[in-house]
Amino acid sequence: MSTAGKIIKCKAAVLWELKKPFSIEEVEVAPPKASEVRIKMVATGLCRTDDHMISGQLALPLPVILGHEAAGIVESIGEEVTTVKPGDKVILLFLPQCGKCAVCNHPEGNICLKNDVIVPRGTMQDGTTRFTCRGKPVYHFFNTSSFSEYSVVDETSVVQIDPASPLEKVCLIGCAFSTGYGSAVNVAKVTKGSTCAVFGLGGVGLCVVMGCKAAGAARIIAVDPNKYKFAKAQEVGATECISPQDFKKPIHEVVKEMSGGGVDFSFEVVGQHDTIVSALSCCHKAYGVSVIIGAPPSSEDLRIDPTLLLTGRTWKGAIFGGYKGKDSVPKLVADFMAKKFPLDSIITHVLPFEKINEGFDLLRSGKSIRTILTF
Ligand code: COD
Ligand code: ZN
Ligand code: ZN
Repeated sequence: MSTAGKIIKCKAAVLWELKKPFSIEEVEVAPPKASEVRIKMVATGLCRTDDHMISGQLALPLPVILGHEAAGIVESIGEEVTTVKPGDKVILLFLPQCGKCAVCNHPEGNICLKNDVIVPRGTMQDGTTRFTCRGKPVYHFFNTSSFSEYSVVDETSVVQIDPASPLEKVCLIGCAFSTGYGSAVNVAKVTKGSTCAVFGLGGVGLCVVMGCKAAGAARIIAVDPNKYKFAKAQEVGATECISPQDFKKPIHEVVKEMSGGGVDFSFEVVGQHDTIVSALSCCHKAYGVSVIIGAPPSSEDLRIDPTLLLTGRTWKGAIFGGYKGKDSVPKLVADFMAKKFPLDSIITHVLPFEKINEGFDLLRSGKSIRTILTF
């Protein structure tokens, strides 16, 4: 029997309070309104950004259904939806592409002005939510909320992909892969034969390494205090792996010495002030490019010595690897299907959705790269 137009009761992982485990609850998911799409989730990855929300490092309204790296199947569509239809395989886009705003119409930049990432409201575009639990409205997250068997998103936050694609893998193109790989190939524009340094070897950092390799970097220096990450980093293309704990001198000095004066491109994929400054300082003073990918706690400012930039360095940042989602994600899925890059290397665990708290424990203990939850 069709569920279109009806409320769906299903399971979701609700975060009622910061720093507490998720509670698996029965929620009601309202049908999609105009320009909205209801999706049956198939697979979602667990990203550190979700964990930053749990810890309160980035502010958002509660109670909330988190999750932003996901793939699923369209269950039903609201009026005026033209780009997807029921039955389509889709990837959710935590950065929307409305196609109409000043950013969408500019060739560079991807922070569509309809985004709910920079200052999250936790609602649909009309200011209301489609989730209810125990009679209370539950907020959305990044317009994706993939930690639920069903979710409603704006049409601008979902894109159709190849029907043959394995959703339990390509869900990573919804965040880790595109964020990391795009930061190397689109944002830094890594060049052939160059030397790169990547700080932080989580799911996102390893995809930066893949992007540097694909762009033809000759050396990729990978930095992480957790040596468990080194084997994976080498598997995806790192040429040298170092831990800051093995050196007495600051890590940027070590990287500068290793690269004969500074690397061509450096990437911060940790989300801390000290690593942001280390990454900037270790790129060459005259022509180095440093890209910030991690987001440090929202309430703190960062002070740097302006001379670092005065000598010629370029300092950049990007979300979602600079990709415009609706345009780029189907192409990245096609590239994956053509075996142009691997996703298996970063998937260390696959768990049923109900084991979401176990998945986050693995991430916090440093024992996983990406855990995929299947529904
Ligand atoms: N030096 C080097 N590496 C370090 C250090 C250090 N001092 N301290 C910790 N690390 C390593 C950890 O051991 C770990 O391996 C890695 O850094 C971080 O990996 P994960 O698995 O915790 O995180 P990811 O890869 O899932 O996400 C990293 C981000 C930096 C993207 C994330 O934390 C973040 O800041 N996100 C917000 C910015 C953003 O773009 N959000 C949108 C969607 S992600
Ligand atoms: Zn993410
Ligand atoms: Zn837009």
